[in-house]
Amino acid sequence: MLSYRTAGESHGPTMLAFVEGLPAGLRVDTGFIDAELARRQGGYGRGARQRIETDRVRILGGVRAGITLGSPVVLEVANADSRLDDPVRTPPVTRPRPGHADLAGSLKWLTTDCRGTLERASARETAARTAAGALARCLLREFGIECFGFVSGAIDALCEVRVDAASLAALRAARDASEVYCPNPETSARIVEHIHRAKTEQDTVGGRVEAHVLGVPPGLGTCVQWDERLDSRIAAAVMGIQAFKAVEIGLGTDCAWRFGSQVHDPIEHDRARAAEPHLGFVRPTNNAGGLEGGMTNGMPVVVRGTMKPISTLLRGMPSVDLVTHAAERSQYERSDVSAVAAASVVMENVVAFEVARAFLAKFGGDSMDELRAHHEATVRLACALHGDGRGGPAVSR
Ligand code: EPS
Repeated sequence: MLSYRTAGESHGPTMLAFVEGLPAGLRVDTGFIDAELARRQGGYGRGARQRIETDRVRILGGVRAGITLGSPVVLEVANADSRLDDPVRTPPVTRPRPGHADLAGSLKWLTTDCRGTLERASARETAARTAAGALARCLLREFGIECFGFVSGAIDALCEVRVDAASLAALRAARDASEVYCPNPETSARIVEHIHRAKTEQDTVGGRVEAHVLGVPPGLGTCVQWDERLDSRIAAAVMGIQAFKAVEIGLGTDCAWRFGSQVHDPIEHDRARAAEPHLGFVRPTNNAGGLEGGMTNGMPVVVRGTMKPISTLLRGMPSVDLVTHAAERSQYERSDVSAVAAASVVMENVVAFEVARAFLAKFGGDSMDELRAHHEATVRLACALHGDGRGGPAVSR
C-alpha cells in the first residue's frame, strides 16, 4: 500500500519524506517535483523566509538512474535557514499565538517553551508533502490522470471555475499568471488587495482552495471499510495540511440547503463515449465531486479546502505568558501574511497522493509493467461490459 511519512523541523537541517509502496520502473521527473516545490514557495503574501530558501528535491534512496527500484523512496528538501541548535537565533517562545499549535503543544509536552512544538507544526513541513505528492503524480501522469489546484476565494472575493479537459491548459496559464494562483483575474486582483490591506494592518488572510483531478478511472477507493473510502482518505489528507479548517467534496456543505433531486447527479449512458474514464456513464452535473460511496465514478474528483488566516499576526493577539501567567500580546515569529496560494499547491499534491494510493490499491503490481497490464485488462473488461467495441461486443454479467 502506498504510504508516506515526513520528518524535519522548520529550522532544522532538512525536511524528509519517506515514500513506500511505489512499483519498480517508474520514471521520476525531478524537474516536475522541483517545479511544484518552486510554486509552493510562491504567491503574494509570503514572508522573508522564501527569499532564503530555494527548495529542490534530492533523492536519497529507492531510485536508480531516475527509475524507481520498488524500495522506499526517500526525498529530501534541505533547509537553508538551519539554526535550530542556536539558542540565540531560535530563542524560547513563551507567549503562544492564538490559533497556532503553540499553546496546545506546550500543554501536551509539559513545557513553557513553545519552540519545540512550533518548529514541527510549521507549514515548512509541507515542502516534504508536496515533494511526495509530486512524486506520486509522476505515476498518475503515466495513466493520463492530471491534477489542477488553485485558489478560488478569500474574504469577500469568490469565483466559480469550471474545470474540464478542454479548459485545463487555459486555466493553468491563467492561474500561473495570477499572483495568488487564482485563474479568475477579477477575483485574483481582489484577493491581492485583501492581502495587501492585511499587510498594512499587520493582519493575515486565509482563503478557499480547490483541487480537481481529471482522467480518474472509476472504482478507485471502496465502500467496504470507512477508512478506505477515497473521500475519507482525501478529507484526512486535506485536513492534515497546516491551518486547514474544512474540506468539502463536490457540492460539499451546500448539500444541506437543497433537496435530493437538486443534489444527485442524473445517470445517462452514451455508448459512443465508453472509452472515456466514465465508460459512457455521463453525468450532466458533478455535485458528487466524482465520488459516490467512497469510490470514484469516472467523473473528475473535486475537492475544496478552507484555510484559516495565518495565526502569526505582526500586531499580536491577546495571550498569556506561560512562565508568569501575565496577560501579554502573542509573540511574533517571522511568518507570512497569507500562504493561501502555497496551500493550493500543497492541496493539489496531497490529494494526488491519495488518488495514486487508491489507483495502486486497485490495479497493483510490483512493477510498472504489471501495473500497466492490470490497468489495460480492467479497461478491456469494462469496455466489454459497457461496449465501445474495444474489448469485443458488449457482454452482460
Ligand atoms: C511558518 C512561518 C514561516 C513560513 C513557514 C511557515 O517560517 P519562518 O518562521 O521560518 O519565516 O515561511 O513556511 C515555510 C518556511 C515554508 O517553506 O512554507 C509557520 O509559522 O508555519
